Amino acid sequence: MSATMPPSHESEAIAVAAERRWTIVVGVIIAVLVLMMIVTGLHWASMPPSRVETIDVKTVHVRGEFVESNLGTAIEADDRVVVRLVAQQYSFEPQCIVVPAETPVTFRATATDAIHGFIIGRTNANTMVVPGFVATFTTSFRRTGEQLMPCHEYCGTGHEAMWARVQVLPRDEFLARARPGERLRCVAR
Ligand SMILES: [Cu+2]
Repeated sequence: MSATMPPSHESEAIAVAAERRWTIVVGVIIAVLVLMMIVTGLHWASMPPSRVETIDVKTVHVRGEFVESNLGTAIEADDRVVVRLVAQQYSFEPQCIVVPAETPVTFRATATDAIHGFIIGRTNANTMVVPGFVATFTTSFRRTGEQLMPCHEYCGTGHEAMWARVQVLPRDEFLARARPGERLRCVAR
């Protein structure tokens, strides 16, 4: 054995020390990860869910925001464009929605019977619609034209025939057609 090589018990001690260091490092990493899971889990469990809006299913058609005369596209007093719709087996009301392009549009939807949902063409407008809750999101449409809006949550035997259409109009054309206080729906073009 050459003089530069340490005796075998010495190299074993070095290996054991290195392994112990790694054990401690890995142990600390695992402990931190488990702690993160516990802290975030407790945090989410203790926070009220955000943006949950409930509605009484029994009175949806009778009074309040989702009565038939209030469905469709509205320009609110603060100039926001808001679309209100109801999903039910097996149709959307209104069947055709008209919106302006290049403008933030807020959708507000609820269901009366089963869980429904919709996606608008290839846009990112996509939500579930659950009885007892109001689904809300805001999006804007880049392209004008007509998009299909199918129900994408299986809701019963008529599910595959459940869809509406969305007409995206140039902003000027939409504004020319809109009247304050009125609800817009599609017309033949
Ligand atoms: Cu459906």
